[in-house]
Amino acid sequence: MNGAESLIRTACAAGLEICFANPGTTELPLVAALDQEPGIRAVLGLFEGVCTGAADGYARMADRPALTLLHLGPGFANGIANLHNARRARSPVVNLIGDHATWHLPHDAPLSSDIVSLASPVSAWVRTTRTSKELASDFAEAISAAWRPPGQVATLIAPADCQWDPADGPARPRPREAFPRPDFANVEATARRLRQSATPALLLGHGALREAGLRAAARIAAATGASLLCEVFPTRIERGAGRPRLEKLPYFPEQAQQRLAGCDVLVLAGAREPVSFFGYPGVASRLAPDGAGTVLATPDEDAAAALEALADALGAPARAPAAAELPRPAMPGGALTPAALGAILARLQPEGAIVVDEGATSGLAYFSAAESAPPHSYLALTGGAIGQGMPCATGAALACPQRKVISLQADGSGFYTLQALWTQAREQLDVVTLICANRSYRILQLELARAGIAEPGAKARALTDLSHPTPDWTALARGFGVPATRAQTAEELHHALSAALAAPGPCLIEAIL
Ligand SMILES: Cc1ncc(C[n+]2csc(CCOP(=O)(O)OP(=O)(O)O)c2C)c(N)n1
Ligand SMILES: [Mg+2]
Repeated sequence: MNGAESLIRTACAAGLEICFANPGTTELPLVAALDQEPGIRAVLGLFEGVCTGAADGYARMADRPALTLLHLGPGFANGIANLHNARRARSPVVNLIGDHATWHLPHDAPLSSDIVSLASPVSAWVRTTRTSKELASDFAEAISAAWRPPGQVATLIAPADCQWDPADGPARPRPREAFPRPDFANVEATARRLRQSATPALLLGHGALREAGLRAAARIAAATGASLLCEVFPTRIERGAGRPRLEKLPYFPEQAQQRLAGCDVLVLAGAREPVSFFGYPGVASRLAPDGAGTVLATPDEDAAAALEALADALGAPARAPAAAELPRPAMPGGALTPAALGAILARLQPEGAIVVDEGATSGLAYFSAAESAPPHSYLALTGGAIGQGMPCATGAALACPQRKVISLQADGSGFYTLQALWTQAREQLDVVTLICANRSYRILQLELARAGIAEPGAKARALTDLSHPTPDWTALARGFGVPATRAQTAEELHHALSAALAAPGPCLIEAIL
């Protein structure tokens, strides 16, 4: 057995199921070893950002480590933006990067680069294997690092000779480390503050947004009257009818500050102290009133357990009363606006859907409309590095083949990684992509207006406009093997989306806004 075979067998023993790969010559022993291991599915991404974004989506939905296989420094570099998002999401992702043979490296061949320096900012753990006999145990350690609760990015660099030279055999998978327990002194202190608070709120993120955390948060709300808020860009929320309702903190700092202004205690559970997405002249970075924020559990702690302990400390009822059922949105008619698009999606999305929201300005209305939708999972762009939506939807569909994935996708962001459509077609994934075709970088136009530039000049207009030529998403999708239609009115979108949700396999709808 060579090093590559020992590594792939280790991956299988540790329960890794899929390798999101874009390999090159320095990874070929690993590619060959995958052929000998039926337990691991190899999924080709046509750009490394597709592989890393899909790994993130897979990890968020499967709750287990995802594996990428990438080619040297340049291949890895192409995947960094979505690893940045994965790091913010605290997704367990293991990157396996091939490198030149150890004895070839000193010759500085064209593809040589400093992979450790590229990997370090997005990886909590980085190692370069030195011999073939160490490759399997290094890999077992990489998996264990990625799965350190709640999850992180780990990167192993595997020189080609360490892959093809002989090895002793696979390494035993390490048991998963326990979640750091929340500080129970905090629980008591938070309970005391909540009892004295007139206008409390809970800001929930990460583990607090799953079923158990949300149920505990609803108990606390029932006992104290606290409002339930969530982060602007959550990793994953379990939401929809029958689940506790949450208000998303507004994106723009003035609105978020206004929302939080009257709040005397803001309990942070799985969320950090909220800050503005960007700094603006004359606007404070911190969003909550001074002294209001109190940390119950950081995103790296078990926020659900901390919320349960807090609910018990407050003597909250064992179950919060169920929220009154909301009617699903009425069918809008006529012009296709972001509000109409949000209402139509929330009306039609099936039970158990996974909604990946990179809808940018067009996705805002959807979030509140979807409160009445049947139970579903909602994934957002955690790190703000656009081009994550379609890859993430691809990975989510591979993690949950029984569930319908809806990729709510802004057009400009979609162009970064649209090759994900080809992977969706090749793997026949159940993903409906809804392109919000406003044919602009609308958010940047809004930001120019906020900055007081009422009449942008020709260059500012050219750099924020996506027409001339007008892209044809239906042709692009078909080119990648994905059937596609265009909708210009609310009625057309309703019709197209109903048909798309009823059919298996990938499909794309270009909604002209
Ligand atoms: C990797 C990366 N590159 C560039 C940006 C800057 N950026 C933020 S939003 C945006 C355009 C978004 O346009 P679109 O996706 O069409 O959404 P819309 O604003 O039209 O709703 C750009 C270029 C970014 N956030 N991340
Ligand atoms: Mg746009």
